Amino acid sequence: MGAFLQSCPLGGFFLVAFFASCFFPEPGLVAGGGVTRHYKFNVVLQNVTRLCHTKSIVTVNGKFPGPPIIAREGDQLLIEVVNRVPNNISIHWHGVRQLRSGWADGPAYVTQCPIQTGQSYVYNYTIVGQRGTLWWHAHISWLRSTLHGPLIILPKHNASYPFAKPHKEIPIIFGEWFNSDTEAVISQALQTGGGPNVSDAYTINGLPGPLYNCSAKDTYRLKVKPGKTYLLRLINAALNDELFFSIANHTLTLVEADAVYLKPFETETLLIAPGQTTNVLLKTKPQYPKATFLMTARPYATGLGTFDNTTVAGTLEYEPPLNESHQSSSIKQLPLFKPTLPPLNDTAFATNFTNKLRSLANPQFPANVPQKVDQRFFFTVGLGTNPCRGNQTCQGPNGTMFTAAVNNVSFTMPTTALLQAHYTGQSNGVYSPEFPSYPKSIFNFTGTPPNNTNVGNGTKLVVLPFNTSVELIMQDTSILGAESHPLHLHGFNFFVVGQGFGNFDPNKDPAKFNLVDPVERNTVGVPAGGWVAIRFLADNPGVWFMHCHLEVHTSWGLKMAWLVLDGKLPNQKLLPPPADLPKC
Ligand SMILES: [Cu+2]
Repeated sequence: MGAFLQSCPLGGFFLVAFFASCFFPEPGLVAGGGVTRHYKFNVVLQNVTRLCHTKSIVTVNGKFPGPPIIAREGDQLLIEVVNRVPNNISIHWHGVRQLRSGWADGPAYVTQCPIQTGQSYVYNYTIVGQRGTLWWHAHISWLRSTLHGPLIILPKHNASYPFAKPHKEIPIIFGEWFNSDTEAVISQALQTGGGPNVSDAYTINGLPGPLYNCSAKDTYRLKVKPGKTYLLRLINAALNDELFFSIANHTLTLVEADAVYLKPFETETLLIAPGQTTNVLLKTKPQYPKATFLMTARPYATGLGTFDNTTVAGTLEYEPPLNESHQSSSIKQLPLFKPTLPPLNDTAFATNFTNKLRSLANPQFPANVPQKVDQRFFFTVGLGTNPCRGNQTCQGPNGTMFTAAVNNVSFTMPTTALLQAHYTGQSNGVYSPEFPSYPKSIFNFTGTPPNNTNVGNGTKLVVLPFNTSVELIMQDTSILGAESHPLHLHGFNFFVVGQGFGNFDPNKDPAKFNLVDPVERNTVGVPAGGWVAIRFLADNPGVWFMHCHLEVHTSWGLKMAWLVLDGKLPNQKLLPPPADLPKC
């Protein structure tokens, strides 16, 4: 315990929750070589005021953003979630592989029924072979807008980072603030068939900052010393927006994405999609600069719909040297530098940036890219329409309802959990195992859209034998506008072996795949009007959700699931369900 405390120098915002967790008794070593850590998440309503609007939000332990989970590689986590709000709740541990422990993954109606009001559930899993920044969030409806927090996995005790030890580590969570209740926003949109209202502000660690009305006092301030290196753990928890981020007059060195180390590279500005995490090193100026620097984020938006085009700002403030000690008010007299962010639709920047991401791929942290492929899949991802119910007029395109689909299947959520249905052999009437491997109708995906943009609906899964090596091409469509879609896969990391614009060419494009050091992650942007190719090894039995991490697209059906069967050996099988697994 003491050793853990001494060897995890984390930023100030962590300390309260961090100490609380560290003081829990630890009952000794677990199979992963780590210890067991206990957390209690009381899901409660809390009044929070931003932009001079007060509303009651769903929180963990009254905190917004929520408290961090901090563990080491190899540790077991036991997180008791108690639902004390009127909503159904489930929590996802975004990016945790959940080897054989799919029951703890969290997406409602996929791996579990939601935790009902007054009920509780203990999420029980072990962190195996992962270290870095991940995060947790609600995985039901739009509750993740306020129910999210960092999930930090430190290296094992005697392991170090593949870069110099930073002076401090600081989480930076981007969020999206709505003055209205987000559950009302999405439920209204699904009823009318139109696009949901957009957010009123973006936030950094819950704070909108000085560029918004009424918010100068609600500004995230990062206080630093000259001549030090800080590790910023960036998390995009926004609901519907990819974000550009930059700090004025400072260069950032990317060292990790989605809890996998990168070949380090420097950049002034980075791009982070909802669901993604990025660790960067921030080297402060060698001398006290007598200036303050803004850090800002605003969207990268490619679709035709409206979006929140505002900018969140925080400040980077240098502590003055002792002999120059300022009054706290004097910081206002310092010059203030602002970063320049790319234009809101700067796809050229996005492409150039994502092409720079490479796995570290060294002997200690190899990139185990599947070199042979057992099964190939080609999924179109994009928007579509459904006819208005009854003979009303809906607010989607030409009086229809907006929808979204993978291979023209808009996913229908079941009313019981898919994993339970599979495990108990009661999948009849819950899901079909026949998700299409290829689109049923071939059209010019990124050209003029077909006249009929209606999609099918269903609860369909791809079934994979254990240890299948998978290659998946995800192809954006131009139906109702080409758009970047950050696709998130549960249960696995995948390698991003290729990407391009226009339609994927199966004859020419595979020759350009990077099978040596591609970035390994859990969420990847399908380029607007383009495609991305990923590979992964299906070595984790269970039912694994895959969906767009733009929440509006998920709500419209841009989601599906993979069912990976048990292997033959005892250690290749899904563990039995915990006794307290919630019932529907
Ligand atoms: Cu999307």
